Amino acid sequence: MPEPVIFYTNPMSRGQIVRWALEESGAAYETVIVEYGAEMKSPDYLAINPMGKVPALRHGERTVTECAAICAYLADAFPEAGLAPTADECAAYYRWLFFAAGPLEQAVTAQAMGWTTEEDRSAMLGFGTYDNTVDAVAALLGASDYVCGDRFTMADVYVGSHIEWGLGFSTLPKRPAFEAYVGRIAARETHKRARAIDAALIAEREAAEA
Ligand SMILES: N[C@@H](CCC(=O)N[C@@H](CS)C(=O)NCC(=O)O)C(=O)O
Repeated sequence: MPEPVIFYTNPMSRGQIVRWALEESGAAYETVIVEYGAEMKSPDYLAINPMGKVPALRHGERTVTECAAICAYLADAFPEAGLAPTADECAAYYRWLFFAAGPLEQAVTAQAMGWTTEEDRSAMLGFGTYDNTVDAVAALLGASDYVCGDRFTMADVYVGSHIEWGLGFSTLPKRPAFEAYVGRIAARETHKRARAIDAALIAEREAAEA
């Protein structure tokens, strides 16, 4: 019998990335909604994610947190989906997965929060500058359809979600390479299904609050 997969999330959260990863993986999973505030900071939930944040995943006795790690974990745990990297793809796959979770997220956050740094101190920042970070990702996506070349992998779920949200929230510039990439990934049935599940959960909650 397969080990149960439990997905802790809130529909209005980065959990949407993991929902898409789960739909891509083909894994059967149970969703547990965790409310912001007291429930997310309760001892029971802190035992799952000591950060008191969603998403989190339990697979049998194993726990994984951090969207990027969960994406990579699911690709490995459900290899039949064919979304883990081949030996040749590993370099690009891990490079850009980590780049999106580190420098890209930091650069976008710093920009959105209006954090500024004197130019001569940018060498101390992992992302250097917002412009350099954005240019690096735009160069990647201008040169190939997907992170690992011409094949969609789980890295595209994570990198793609960053680009999609960046365009949606205007925290990333509307570069043609970004728009074309988001068009490709958002056309996937798994992407549409995942987003529809969270949209329905959000609508349900809004209706209940009205
Ligand atoms: N680095 C984490 C970020 C998770 C995160 O910040 N989640 C937000 C929702 S998008 C959250 O749970 N915030 C609630 C809180 O911090 O109280 C990841 O990638 O999974």
